Amino acid sequence: MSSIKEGIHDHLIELQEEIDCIFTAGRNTKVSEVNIGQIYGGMRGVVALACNTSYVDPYSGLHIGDYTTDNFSHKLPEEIFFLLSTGKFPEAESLAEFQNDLNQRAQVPQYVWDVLRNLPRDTHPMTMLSLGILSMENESVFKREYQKGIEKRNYWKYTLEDALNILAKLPSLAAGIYRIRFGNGVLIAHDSKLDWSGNLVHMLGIPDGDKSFADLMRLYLVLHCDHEGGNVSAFTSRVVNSALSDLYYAVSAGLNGLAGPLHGLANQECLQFILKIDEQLSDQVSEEELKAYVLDVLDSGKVIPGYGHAVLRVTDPRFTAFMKFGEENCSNSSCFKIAKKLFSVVPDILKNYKEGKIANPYPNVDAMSGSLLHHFGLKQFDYYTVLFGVSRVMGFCAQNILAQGLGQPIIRPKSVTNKWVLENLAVKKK
Ligand code: HAX
Repeated sequence: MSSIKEGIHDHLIELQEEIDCIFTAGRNTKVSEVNIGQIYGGMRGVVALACNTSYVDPYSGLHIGDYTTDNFSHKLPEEIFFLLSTGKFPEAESLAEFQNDLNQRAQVPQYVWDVLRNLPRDTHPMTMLSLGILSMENESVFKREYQKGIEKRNYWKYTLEDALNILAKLPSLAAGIYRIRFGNGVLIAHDSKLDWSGNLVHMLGIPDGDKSFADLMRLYLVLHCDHEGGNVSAFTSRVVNSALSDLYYAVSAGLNGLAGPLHGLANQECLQFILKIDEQLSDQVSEEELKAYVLDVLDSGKVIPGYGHAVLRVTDPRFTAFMKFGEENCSNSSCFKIAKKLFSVVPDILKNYKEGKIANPYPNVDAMSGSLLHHFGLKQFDYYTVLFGVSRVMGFCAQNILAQGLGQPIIRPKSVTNKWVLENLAVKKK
């Protein structure tokens, strides 16, 4: 058995023991109540899911196992996937074995390129990524084995196979999308000597003399890997997989959710916002001018991209990690300077806007990431969410593998009609 498979197997035993203990202590204990406002308000704050890959604390941000952003941001994405799915970082030997396994599976079938090359020229890169993965659905090991008839306790093993096949191909697929959509369409071959993020940088073909861009990409792919279970993309992916639709369907579905401007597309919107400020006011913009600009945007009914969060109530530690990278590597870049200036004015404005209704006035991960990519020559902001997606697929895969390993059932909450609510409140419509 490979180390990652063994690691997941052992982790599932630990997690199952915890669940047994939880159920013995109080299967019927209430941990959350739902009010009418939450039924109509996107279920915000309702505790209704178990996700064992990661946890987002409102005040300290993302936790993966026992680690917070500060103590995993120097790692490789492969190590992060290992951590998400086994609860532990790999030893050097297991890491090398895992990387080798990914390299063996990296070849993207020719028909995927044929599909992508035949799309309209201006197709969004996120559509291409989602479609590229969906087009490989016929390769699903889970689907093939399920049709033959497999025991439920083994589902996760075939889902892991699908996960490894998808993850291995992601750098080639994402880089190919970049070169087809924004370049001359000539693909650069995968290099088995490079690691997962190094390969992505290599196949994008963006010059990177001092390797700072490679370091940024490693950091980027680590920081976006997972954000617990209730966010739009992870939840969508889990719901789809809970119907035993295989991981190709589930990953593609999750990416479709990530493509929304209130979720993953916010990083693209952020950079557009920053570039507009640069064009209209320059990076020398004063605080007063910037405040007036931000207020104008808010008064026109738009949101400030990169600010706010459904769970976080502080500056996102992932934003802080990117800001540190920017200070060290590109403090003179115009976009970085504007992103930094926005950070010094936006929180105070949002705190007082809409009578304090904005739950979190602080920046999230998207407020800084695009400025850094732009500085290093990745200027096509339509592409940014693809990079987010490449990373987030690690979370989708790990969440689904663990949920299957723990035998979690199909997800199916109950919905109600207005009529039902009115009757339950004993209120008559006027
Ligand atoms: N600018 C202006 N208004 C904002 C705002 C912002 N950045 N953030 C929240 N608000 C508003 C909401 O639109 C809402 O107003 P209405 O009631 O009039 O509709 C009000 O404040 C209360 O919202 P909330 O409870 O604070 O926030 P939600 O949990 O409903 O939404 C969002 C969280 C992230 C969607 C929201 O803060 C937002 O739209 N931010 C800007 C877009 C963004 O940065 N998205 C990326 C989030 C991180 C992520 O998922 N990345 O993938």
